[in-house]
Amino acid sequence: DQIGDAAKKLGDASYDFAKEVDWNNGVFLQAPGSFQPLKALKAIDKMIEMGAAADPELLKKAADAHHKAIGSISGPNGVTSRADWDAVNAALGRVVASVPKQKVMDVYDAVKDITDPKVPAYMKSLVNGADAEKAYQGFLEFKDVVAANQVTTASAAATVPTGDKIGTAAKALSDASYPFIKDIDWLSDIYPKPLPGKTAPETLKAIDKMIVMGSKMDGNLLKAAAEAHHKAIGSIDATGVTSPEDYEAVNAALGRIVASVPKQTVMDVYNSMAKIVDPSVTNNMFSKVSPLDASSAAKGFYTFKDVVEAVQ
Ligand code: CLA
Ligand code: PID
Ligand code: PID
Ligand code: PID
Ligand code: PID
Ligand code: PID
Ligand code: PID
Repeated sequence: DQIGDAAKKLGDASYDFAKEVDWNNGVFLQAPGSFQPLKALKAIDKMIEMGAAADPELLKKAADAHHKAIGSISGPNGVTSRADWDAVNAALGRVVASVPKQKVMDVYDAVKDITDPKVPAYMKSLVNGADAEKAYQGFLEFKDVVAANQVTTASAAATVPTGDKIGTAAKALSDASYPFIKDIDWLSDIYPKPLPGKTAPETLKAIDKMIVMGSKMDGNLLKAAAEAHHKAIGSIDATGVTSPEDYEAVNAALGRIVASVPKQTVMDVYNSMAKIVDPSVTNNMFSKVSPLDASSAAKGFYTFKDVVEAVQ
């Protein structure tokens, strides 16, 4: 297709730049400017809306392309092979083309809003400037091909199951865990801190397992889960906490996407996360909330998971 051909040209123009970026640099975990959690949540909300509008099959393929690319990483900078670099660009270009232009621009504008204007120049200073310019020229040509292949109307909303066992169980889970949710400091700057003692390549392994799980999920249910998050963001209070109803809808939606993949795929995520999250991190989270509320939430979760497993 045209986007695939254009991705090869983009690769010619950008692979030198890709090799020069230190993908293992811890700086990428930091907010791209001052820390403004509510504004950042708005930017993420725009990405969620874009993800929910995207063609689920193309999202799956993009997840697969990323998984494959992680498998061909080499060298200290963590760069993938040239072929996989091109394949990721092509897959993302197709995802972009599957949503109306305005949804993409909304992400760009919201991200710009939380990005310090000095950040791009700083990023450029870490690589060969001429190679960055060459990559950007390549991107400008690529985006015209994407625009020429772009849909103009948004896809239909997802179909949300009703009256299913997971929906019923989500009500009980949400009642048991909403007090815990209210105890959590959602606006804290602790969540983007580096995991103690873990390197980027180690962390990437766990993310790879999530990508694999995401790729196996039912596309309609994943879309529904993204829509439920978007709705929940719309009802947050000043502390970032969503309404009980929207929280319940998120739990139901996530239970359903978990049930749409094999148990082992879920356990692979859990086990890989357990390898990189030191118990001190979990204990620190626990120390900031009411222990009774946390244990009620945990009990609710362990009951919920049996319902999920039964329909998995
Ligand atoms: Mg989420 C999970 C935040 C968007 C899909 N997500 C999580 C949690 C964290 C979070 C609260 C990971 C850390 C953790 O396990 O804490 N997500 C979060 C934010 C946003 C977002 C702030 C921003 C909008 N997510 C989002 C989108 C999607 C997902 C758009 C795609 C549709 N997210 C997703 C999945 C999962 C998460 C599939 C998880 O599996 C993970 C999670 O919650 O695992 C348990 C602990 C969890 C909480 C504090 C909230 C849930 C409370 C439960 C239901 C009960 C509590 C149990 C117990 C006390 C603690 C966990 C024990 C542990 C051993 C499992
Ligand atoms: C400017 C001035 C003009 C010239 C110009 C110009 C530049 C415009 C530009 C630009 C626009 C632009 C857009 C970019 C957009 C990037 C979008 C990224 C989206 C990320 C998402 C992430 C996610 C997920 C995911 C799916 C999940 C949801 C999420 C589900 C269902 C200024 C040059 C034209 C770069 C969507 C993918 C996992 C949130 O206009 O004169 O330069 O760049 O998890 O959804 O699972
Ligand atoms: C524009 C203007 C509108 C019209 C429009 C428009 C276009 C927007 C577009 C577009 C956005 C867009 C984005 C693309 C992004 C591609 C990103 C590629 C990333 C590849 C990576 C590969 C890799 C790895 C990996 C992880 C490793 C690092 C690597 C570590 C720690 C402008 C059309 C709407 C194409 C990251 C995965 C293995 C490098 O908005 O008018 O057209 O395209 O090895 O991580 O090692
Ligand atoms: C300039 C002037 C214009 C021309 C121009 C120009 C240059 C702009 C530039 C540039 C922008 C730019 C951006 C770059 C962005 C790279 C982003 C990389 C992200 C990597 C990540 C990696 C990671 C992980 C991971 C998970 C870990 C955390 C991490 C935990 C919990 C100035 C040329 C356009 C290079 C996210 C995945 C392992 C961080 O605009 O005239 O030149 O470069 O380790 O999670 O640990
Ligand atoms: C233990 C001991 C027993 C008792 C027990 C026990 C506990 C087990 C547990 C537990 C397992 C467990 C699993 C959990 C799994 C969480 C999984 C999260 C996945 C997140 C993903 C994120 C993503 C995306 C997304 C889609 C994108 C890709 C991504 C596309 C196509 C130990 C109690 C049984 C909590 C997948 C969603 C946006 C990466 O066994 O004695 O306690 O918890 O962007 O994909 O866009
Ligand atoms: C288990 C054992 C295996 C069998 C199995 C199994 C089950 C795994 C499961 C499962 C995992 C799982 C995960 C669930 C997670 C739910 C998370 C809910 C999060 C809700 C949020 C709501 C909100 C917001 C929002 C953003 C705001 C904050 C809030 C800010 C900054 C165990 C079946 C495989 C259900 C985060 C979105 C508005 C609070 O593996 O043997 O069954 O379920 O307002 O952000 O303000
Ligand atoms: C313990 C002992 C067992 C019993 C038990 C127990 C407790 C475990 C616990 C607990 C785990 C736990 C986890 C918590 C996790 C909270 C996660 C919140 C994530 C929030 C995010 C918010 C954000 C953003 C956002 C984007 C911004 C960055 C942020 C930028 C660029 C010990 C009870 C099971 C509470 C990610 C989205 C706005 C950070 O196990 O016997 O008690 O709690 O602002 O992006 O700025």
